[in-house]
Amino acid sequence: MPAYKILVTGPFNSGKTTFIKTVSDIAPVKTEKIVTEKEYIGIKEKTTVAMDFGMIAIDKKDNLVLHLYGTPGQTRFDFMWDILIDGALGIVILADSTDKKSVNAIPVYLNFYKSKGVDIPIVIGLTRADKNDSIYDIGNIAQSFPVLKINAEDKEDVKKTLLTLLERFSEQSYGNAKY
Ligand SMILES: Nc1nc2c(ncn2[C@@H]2O[C@H](COP(=O)(O)OP(=O)(O)O)[C@@H](O)[C@H]2O)c(=O)[nH]1
Ligand SMILES: [Mg+2]
Repeated sequence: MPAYKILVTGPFNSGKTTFIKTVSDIAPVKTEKIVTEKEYIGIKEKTTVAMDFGMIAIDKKDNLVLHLYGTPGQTRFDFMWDILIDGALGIVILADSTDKKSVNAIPVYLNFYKSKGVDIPIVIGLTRADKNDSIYDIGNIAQSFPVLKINAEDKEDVKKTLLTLLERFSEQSYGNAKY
């Protein structure tokens, strides 16, 4: 059965664990621990330390399955970004649309994978679009990538994001990422 590996990345608290949990057909595998870094204490209680993992069958007829890997947000776990990108077919970068710092961090992720020579489709998901203080105009931060405003707790929104990424696979001839 073909399985495509998708990486879900982005800053701390951007909705990565939620995104995977919302859409996964299986109970997601989570590796969350109590937040210990001063910078992040008080924002939320638990944070992903190794990865999140979830699965979704996109097309039952063709048995197309996506394996979703979520990265840890805290920068001291950066080494996991490198490990998790291996064999990935596409990347979803999430940022919290109610938090300018989160949105401004998008280029950090774009540049990280670019610097590694990773050339696979990317879509940007701006989470918390359901909130009143959501910022919609992110200027030219993510030019040339599809940007979707989503509620990471809404299954249809998460699916739409993944389908947008899948459409990019067929539009462009990306080589060797299937595993
Ligand atoms: N209303 C709303 N809450 C969200 C959204 N995305 C994430 N959250 C909430 O924000 C909190 C942090 O999200 P989490 O998935 O742990 O972020 P992570 O650090 O990127 O894994 C959780 O309590 C989520 O329920 C969203 O799009 N809308
Ligand atoms: Mg998380």
